[in-house]
Amino acid sequence: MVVLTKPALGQVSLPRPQKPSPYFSGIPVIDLSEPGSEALLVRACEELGFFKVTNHGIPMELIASLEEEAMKFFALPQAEKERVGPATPFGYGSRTIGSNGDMGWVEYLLMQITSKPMSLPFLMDASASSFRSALNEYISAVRKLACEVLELMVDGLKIEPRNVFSKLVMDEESDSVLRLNHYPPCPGFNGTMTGFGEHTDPQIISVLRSNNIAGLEISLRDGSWVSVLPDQASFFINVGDSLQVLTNGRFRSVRHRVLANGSKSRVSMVYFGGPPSGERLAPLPLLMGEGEQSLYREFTWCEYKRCACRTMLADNRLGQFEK
Ligand code: GA4
Repeated sequence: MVVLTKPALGQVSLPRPQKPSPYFSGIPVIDLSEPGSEALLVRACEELGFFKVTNHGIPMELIASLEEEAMKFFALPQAEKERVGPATPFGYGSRTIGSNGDMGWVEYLLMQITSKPMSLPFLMDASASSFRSALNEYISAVRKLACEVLELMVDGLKIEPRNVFSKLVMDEESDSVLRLNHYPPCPGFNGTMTGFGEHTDPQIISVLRSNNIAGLEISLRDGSWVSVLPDQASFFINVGDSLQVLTNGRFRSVRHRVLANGSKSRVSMVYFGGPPSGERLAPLPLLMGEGEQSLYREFTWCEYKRCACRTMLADNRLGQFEK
Protein backbone atom coordinates (compact mmCIF):
# COMPACT_ATOMS: atom_id res chain seq x y z
CA MET A 1 0.00 0.00 0.00
CA VAL A 2 1.32 3.46 -0.93
CA VAL A 3 1.08 6.17 1.68
CA LEU A 4 0.51 9.78 0.70
CA THR A 5 2.76 12.44 2.13
CA LYS A 6 0.46 15.28 1.06
CA PRO A 7 -3.04 13.82 1.19
CA ALA A 8 -5.44 15.10 -1.44
CA LEU A 9 -8.61 13.31 -0.34
CA GLY A 10 -8.12 13.66 3.40
CA GLN A 11 -5.70 11.73 5.59
CA VAL A 12 -5.47 8.44 3.78
CA SER A 13 -3.39 5.64 2.51
CA LEU A 14 -4.07 4.86 -1.10
CA PRO A 15 -5.95 1.81 -2.27
CA ARG A 16 -3.97 -0.88 -4.03
CA PRO A 17 -1.94 0.13 -7.10
CA GLN A 18 -3.27 -1.71 -10.15
CA LYS A 19 -2.21 -2.37 -13.72
CA PRO A 20 -4.81 -1.40 -16.37
CA SER A 21 -6.15 -4.27 -18.46
CA PRO A 22 -5.86 -4.31 -22.26
CA TYR A 23 -8.49 -2.44 -24.27
CA PHE A 24 -11.27 -4.58 -25.67
CA SER A 25 -12.54 -3.94 -29.15
CA GLY A 26 -15.53 -6.25 -28.82
CA ILE A 27 -17.91 -4.02 -26.85
CA PRO A 28 -21.22 -4.17 -28.76
CA VAL A 29 -22.32 -0.80 -30.12
CA ILE A 30 -26.08 -0.38 -30.48
CA ASP A 31 -27.16 2.47 -32.73
CA LEU A 32 -30.60 3.40 -31.43
CA SER A 33 -31.51 5.14 -34.69
CA GLU A 34 -31.11 1.89 -36.64
CA PRO A 35 -34.14 -0.36 -36.91
CA GLY A 36 -33.50 -3.94 -35.92
CA SER A 37 -31.13 -3.27 -33.01
CA GLU A 38 -33.23 -5.49 -30.67
CA ALA A 39 -31.52 -8.74 -31.61
CA LEU A 40 -28.04 -7.23 -31.13
CA LEU A 41 -29.11 -5.84 -27.83
CA VAL A 42 -30.35 -9.21 -26.55
CA ARG A 43 -27.12 -10.88 -27.67
CA ALA A 44 -25.07 -8.22 -25.85
CA CYS A 45 -27.07 -8.78 -22.64
CA GLU A 46 -26.59 -12.54 -22.90
CA GLU A 47 -22.91 -12.52 -23.73
CA LEU A 48 -21.47 -9.55 -21.85
CA GLY A 49 -24.22 -7.83 -19.90
CA PHE A 50 -22.70 -4.64 -21.21
CA PHE A 51 -22.92 -2.50 -24.34
CA LYS A 52 -22.68 1.02 -25.66
CA VAL A 53 -25.53 3.03 -27.16
CA THR A 54 -25.08 5.72 -29.79
CA ASN A 55 -27.63 8.07 -31.35
CA HIS A 56 -29.40 8.08 -28.03
CA GLY A 57 -31.07 11.44 -28.55
CA ILE A 58 -29.85 13.08 -25.33
CA PRO A 59 -28.48 16.52 -26.20
CA MET A 60 -24.78 16.97 -25.47
CA GLU A 61 -25.49 20.35 -23.78
CA LEU A 62 -27.67 18.66 -21.18
CA ILE A 63 -24.90 16.17 -20.40
CA ALA A 64 -22.18 18.83 -20.39
CA SER A 65 -24.17 21.05 -18.08
CA LEU A 66 -24.49 18.34 -15.39
CA GLU A 67 -20.82 17.42 -15.80
CA GLU A 68 -19.89 21.07 -15.27
CA GLU A 69 -22.06 21.32 -12.15
CA ALA A 70 -20.53 18.11 -10.82
CA MET A 71 -17.00 19.42 -11.39
CA LYS A 72 -17.90 22.67 -9.65
CA PHE A 73 -19.20 20.71 -6.70
CA PHE A 74 -16.15 18.44 -6.45
CA ALA A 75 -13.86 21.50 -6.66
CA LEU A 76 -15.39 22.95 -3.45
CA PRO A 77 -13.35 22.90 -0.25
CA GLN A 78 -13.60 19.54 1.54
CA ALA A 79 -15.47 21.01 4.52
CA GLU A 80 -18.14 22.43 2.24
CA LYS A 81 -18.64 19.12 0.43
CA GLU A 82 -18.95 17.37 3.75
CA ARG A 83 -21.70 19.75 4.77
CA VAL A 84 -23.95 17.83 2.34
CA GLY A 85 -23.91 14.98 4.85
CA PRO A 86 -22.40 11.50 4.60
CA ALA A 87 -23.58 8.96 2.05
CA THR A 88 -25.39 6.81 4.64
CA PRO A 89 -27.03 5.96 2.35
CA PHE A 90 -27.42 9.24 0.40
CA GLY A 91 -25.06 12.19 0.43
CA TYR A 92 -21.39 12.90 -0.17
CA GLY A 93 -18.79 10.19 0.21
CA SER A 94 -15.08 10.07 -0.22
CA ARG A 95 -12.93 6.94 -0.29
CA THR A 96 -15.37 4.73 1.55
CA ILE A 97 -17.84 2.83 -0.58
CA GLY A 98 -20.95 1.19 0.87
CA SER A 99 -21.03 0.09 4.47
CA ASN A 100 -18.53 -2.78 4.53
CA GLY A 101 -15.24 -0.91 4.66
CA ASP A 102 -14.45 -0.91 0.93
CA MET A 103 -12.15 1.88 -0.11
CA GLY A 104 -11.42 3.53 -3.44
CA TRP A 105 -9.73 6.61 -4.80
CA VAL A 106 -13.07 8.25 -5.45
CA GLU A 107 -15.41 10.89 -4.12
CA TYR A 108 -19.08 10.89 -5.00
CA LEU A 109 -22.57 12.23 -4.54
CA LEU A 110 -25.24 9.59 -4.16
CA MET A 111 -28.84 10.68 -4.64
CA GLN A 112 -32.10 8.82 -4.40
CA ILE A 113 -34.46 9.44 -7.29
CA THR A 114 -38.06 9.68 -6.22
CA SER A 115 -41.18 11.29 -7.61
CA LYS A 116 -40.72 13.95 -4.91
CA PRO A 117 -38.26 16.89 -5.15
CA MET A 118 -34.52 16.25 -4.78
CA SER A 119 -33.67 14.15 -1.75
CA LEU A 120 -30.56 16.02 -0.59
CA PRO A 121 -31.41 19.17 1.38
CA PHE A 122 -28.45 21.19 0.03
CA LEU A 123 -29.98 20.98 -3.44
CA MET A 124 -32.99 22.96 -2.21
CA ASP A 125 -30.83 26.02 -1.50
CA ALA A 126 -31.27 28.92 -3.90
CA SER A 127 -27.50 28.77 -4.56
CA ALA A 128 -27.87 25.21 -5.92
CA SER A 129 -30.62 26.06 -8.42
CA SER A 130 -28.48 25.48 -11.54
CA PHE A 131 -27.19 22.16 -10.14
CA ARG A 132 -30.78 21.15 -9.30
CA SER A 133 -32.14 21.91 -12.72
CA ALA A 134 -29.22 20.19 -14.48
CA LEU A 135 -29.88 17.12 -12.33
CA ASN A 136 -33.62 17.11 -12.96
CA GLU A 137 -33.21 17.43 -16.71
CA TYR A 138 -30.50 14.78 -16.83
CA ILE A 139 -32.47 12.33 -14.70
CA SER A 140 -35.61 12.54 -16.80
CA ALA A 141 -33.65 12.17 -20.05
CA VAL A 142 -31.61 9.25 -18.83
CA ARG A 143 -34.60 7.47 -17.28
CA LYS A 144 -36.37 7.78 -20.64
CA LEU A 145 -33.31 6.29 -22.34
CA ALA A 146 -33.23 3.42 -19.82
CA CYS A 147 -36.89 2.69 -20.60
CA GLU A 148 -36.32 2.79 -24.34
CA VAL A 149 -33.47 0.30 -23.99
CA LEU A 150 -35.51 -1.95 -21.67
CA GLU A 151 -38.38 -1.93 -24.18
CA LEU A 152 -36.03 -2.84 -27.03
CA MET A 153 -34.79 -5.74 -24.91
CA VAL A 154 -38.37 -6.95 -24.55
CA ASP A 155 -38.90 -6.64 -28.32
CA GLY A 156 -35.74 -8.66 -28.86
CA LEU A 157 -36.92 -11.30 -26.38
CA LYS A 158 -40.20 -11.46 -28.32
CA ILE A 159 -42.40 -11.19 -25.26
CA GLU A 160 -45.19 -8.83 -24.21
CA PRO A 161 -46.12 -6.34 -22.87
CA ARG A 162 -43.32 -4.04 -24.03
CA ASN A 163 -43.22 -2.29 -20.67
CA VAL A 164 -42.76 -5.41 -18.58
CA PHE A 165 -39.29 -4.18 -17.45
CA SER A 166 -39.62 -0.44 -18.03
CA LYS A 167 -42.75 -0.14 -15.84
CA LEU A 168 -40.59 -1.11 -12.86
CA VAL A 169 -38.22 1.85 -13.26
CA MET A 170 -41.10 4.20 -14.23
CA ASP A 171 -43.11 3.28 -11.15
CA GLU A 172 -43.71 6.14 -8.68
CA GLU A 173 -42.15 3.95 -6.01
CA SER A 174 -39.16 2.89 -8.12
CA ASP A 175 -36.03 2.71 -6.00
CA SER A 176 -33.56 4.35 -8.35
CA VAL A 177 -30.33 6.20 -7.70
CA LEU A 178 -28.09 8.73 -9.40
CA ARG A 179 -24.42 8.66 -8.64
CA LEU A 180 -21.89 11.34 -9.59
CA ASN A 181 -18.35 10.00 -9.22
CA HIS A 182 -15.10 11.91 -9.27
CA TYR A 183 -11.83 9.98 -9.48
CA PRO A 184 -9.42 12.81 -8.71
CA PRO A 185 -5.80 13.12 -9.74
CA CYS A 186 -3.39 12.08 -7.06
CA PRO A 187 -0.37 14.32 -6.65
CA GLY A 188 2.84 12.38 -6.23
CA PHE A 189 1.42 9.09 -7.47
CA ASN A 190 2.33 7.81 -10.90
CA GLY A 191 0.11 4.99 -11.99
CA THR A 192 -3.37 3.60 -11.50
CA MET A 193 -5.10 2.32 -8.40
CA THR A 194 -8.49 1.03 -7.34
CA GLY A 195 -11.09 3.75 -7.83
CA PHE A 196 -14.16 1.56 -7.36
CA GLY A 197 -13.54 -2.12 -6.70
CA GLU A 198 -15.04 -5.08 -8.49
CA HIS A 199 -18.82 -5.36 -8.15
CA THR A 200 -22.06 -5.90 -9.99
CA ASP A 201 -24.91 -3.39 -9.84
CA PRO A 202 -27.84 -4.69 -7.81
CA GLN A 203 -30.56 -2.81 -9.75
CA ILE A 204 -32.20 -3.61 -13.12
CA ILE A 205 -30.21 -1.40 -15.44
CA SER A 206 -27.38 1.14 -15.13
CA VAL A 207 -26.84 3.93 -17.63
CA LEU A 208 -23.33 5.31 -17.41
CA ARG A 209 -21.67 8.26 -19.01
CA SER A 210 -18.16 9.51 -18.30
CA ASN A 211 -15.80 12.14 -19.57
CA ASN A 212 -13.08 11.02 -21.96
CA ILE A 213 -10.82 9.51 -19.30
CA ALA A 214 -10.31 5.75 -19.27
CA GLY A 215 -10.69 3.63 -16.15
CA LEU A 216 -13.79 1.48 -16.55
CA GLU A 217 -13.07 -2.24 -16.82
CA ILE A 218 -15.46 -5.14 -17.26
CA SER A 219 -15.05 -8.84 -16.70
CA LEU A 220 -15.67 -11.16 -19.65
CA ARG A 221 -17.32 -14.57 -19.39
CA ASP A 222 -13.95 -16.29 -18.98
CA GLY A 223 -13.19 -14.09 -15.96
CA SER A 224 -10.56 -11.95 -17.69
CA TRP A 225 -10.65 -8.18 -17.27
CA VAL A 226 -10.67 -5.72 -20.16
CA SER A 227 -10.64 -1.91 -20.35
CA VAL A 228 -13.45 -0.02 -22.00
CA LEU A 229 -12.40 2.72 -24.39
CA PRO A 230 -14.01 5.92 -23.07
CA ASP A 231 -16.54 7.70 -25.25
CA GLN A 232 -18.00 10.87 -23.80
CA ALA A 233 -20.70 11.18 -26.45
CA SER A 234 -22.23 7.75 -25.82
CA PHE A 235 -23.81 5.90 -22.93
CA PHE A 236 -22.77 2.53 -21.59
CA ILE A 237 -25.43 0.17 -20.31
CA ASN A 238 -24.93 -2.48 -17.62
CA VAL A 239 -27.30 -5.33 -16.96
CA GLY A 240 -27.90 -5.33 -13.19
CA ASP A 241 -28.49 -8.27 -10.84
CA SER A 242 -32.26 -7.73 -10.83
CA LEU A 243 -32.47 -8.07 -14.61
CA GLN A 244 -30.41 -11.24 -14.39
CA VAL A 245 -33.06 -12.61 -12.01
CA LEU A 246 -36.02 -11.41 -14.11
CA THR A 247 -34.56 -13.25 -17.12
CA ASN A 248 -33.67 -16.35 -15.04
CA GLY A 249 -29.98 -15.91 -15.77
CA ARG A 250 -30.39 -15.43 -19.51
CA PHE A 251 -29.05 -11.88 -19.23
CA ARG A 252 -25.81 -11.52 -17.40
CA SER A 253 -25.15 -8.95 -14.68
CA VAL A 254 -21.70 -7.65 -15.53
CA ARG A 255 -18.82 -7.47 -13.06
CA HIS A 256 -17.01 -4.21 -13.41
CA ARG A 257 -14.55 -1.94 -11.64
CA VAL A 258 -12.89 1.42 -12.11
CA LEU A 259 -9.20 2.19 -11.95
CA ALA A 260 -8.31 5.73 -10.98
CA ASN A 261 -5.73 7.44 -13.09
CA GLY A 262 -3.26 9.26 -10.87
CA SER A 263 -2.94 12.22 -13.22
CA LYS A 264 -6.35 13.06 -14.71
CA SER A 265 -9.79 13.62 -13.23
CA ARG A 266 -12.41 11.13 -14.30
CA VAL A 267 -16.05 12.10 -13.84
CA SER A 268 -18.86 9.67 -14.33
CA MET A 269 -22.61 10.04 -13.95
CA VAL A 270 -24.53 6.84 -13.43
CA TYR A 271 -28.27 6.28 -13.31
CA PHE A 272 -29.28 3.03 -11.59
CA GLY A 273 -32.85 2.07 -12.45
CA GLY A 274 -34.27 -0.10 -9.69
CA PRO A 275 -37.66 -1.71 -9.02
CA PRO A 276 -40.11 -0.53 -6.33
CA SER A 277 -38.95 -1.57 -2.84
CA GLY A 278 -41.60 -4.24 -2.26
CA GLU A 279 -41.29 -5.76 -5.76
CA ARG A 280 -40.90 -9.51 -5.83
CA LEU A 281 -37.91 -10.42 -7.97
CA ALA A 282 -38.69 -13.56 -9.93
CA PRO A 283 -38.09 -14.76 -13.48
CA LEU A 284 -40.82 -13.74 -15.93
CA PRO A 285 -42.98 -16.82 -16.64
CA LEU A 286 -43.00 -15.84 -20.34
CA LEU A 287 -39.25 -16.28 -20.46
CA MET A 288 -39.25 -19.73 -18.95
CA GLY A 289 -38.97 -22.65 -21.31
CA GLU A 290 -41.08 -25.74 -20.73
CA GLY A 291 -40.13 -27.40 -17.48
CA GLU A 292 -37.57 -24.66 -16.74
CA GLN A 293 -37.20 -23.95 -13.04
CA SER A 294 -36.37 -20.63 -11.45
CA LEU A 295 -32.69 -20.47 -10.52
CA TYR A 296 -33.55 -18.25 -7.57
CA ARG A 297 -35.55 -18.57 -4.40
CA GLU A 298 -38.28 -16.00 -3.76
CA PHE A 299 -37.16 -12.59 -2.56
CA THR A 300 -38.02 -8.91 -2.81
CA TRP A 301 -35.87 -6.05 -4.06
CA CYS A 302 -35.84 -4.62 -0.56
CA GLU A 303 -34.42 -7.88 0.85
CA TYR A 304 -31.82 -8.08 -1.87
CA LYS A 305 -30.72 -4.49 -1.46
CA ARG A 306 -30.25 -4.93 2.26
CA CYS A 307 -27.96 -7.86 1.60
CA ALA A 308 -26.17 -6.14 -1.31
CA CYS A 309 -25.16 -3.23 0.89
CA ARG A 310 -23.57 -5.54 3.45
CA THR A 311 -21.68 -7.84 1.13
CA MET A 312 -18.12 -7.46 -0.06
CA LEU A 313 -17.84 -5.99 -3.55
CA ALA A 314 -16.13 -9.00 -5.05
CA ASP A 315 -18.59 -11.56 -3.71
CA ASN A 316 -21.14 -13.24 -5.89
CA ARG A 317 -23.99 -11.64 -3.97
CA LEU A 318 -26.68 -13.15 -6.11
CA GLY A 319 -25.31 -16.60 -5.27
CA GLN A 320 -26.94 -16.27 -1.85
CA PHE A 321 -30.35 -16.13 -3.50
CA GLU A 322 -29.85 -19.08 -5.80
CA LYS A 323 -31.82 -22.24 -5.14
C1 GA4 B 1 -23.18 -0.23 -6.90
C2 GA4 B 1 -24.26 0.55 -7.63
C3 GA4 B 1 -24.66 1.84 -6.92
O1 GA4 B 1 -23.62 2.78 -7.01
C4 GA4 B 1 -24.93 1.58 -5.44
C5 GA4 B 1 -23.65 1.06 -4.81
C6 GA4 B 1 -23.69 0.77 -3.33
C7 GA4 B 1 -23.18 1.93 -2.48
O2 GA4 B 1 -22.33 2.68 -2.91
O3 GA4 B 1 -23.65 2.04 -1.35
C8 GA4 B 1 -22.85 -0.51 -3.17
C9 GA4 B 1 -22.61 -1.07 -4.59
C10 GA4 B 1 -23.59 -0.30 -5.44
C11 GA4 B 1 -22.83 -2.59 -4.67
C12 GA4 B 1 -22.29 -3.35 -3.48
C13 GA4 B 1 -22.50 -2.61 -2.16
C14 GA4 B 1 -23.55 -1.53 -2.35
C15 GA4 B 1 -21.56 -0.39 -2.43
C16 GA4 B 1 -21.34 -1.76 -1.87
C17 GA4 B 1 -20.31 -2.14 -1.16
C18 GA4 B 1 -25.53 2.81 -4.77
C19 GA4 B 1 -25.76 0.37 -5.30
O4 GA4 B 1 -26.97 0.33 -5.21
O5 GA4 B 1 -24.95 -0.73 -5.27
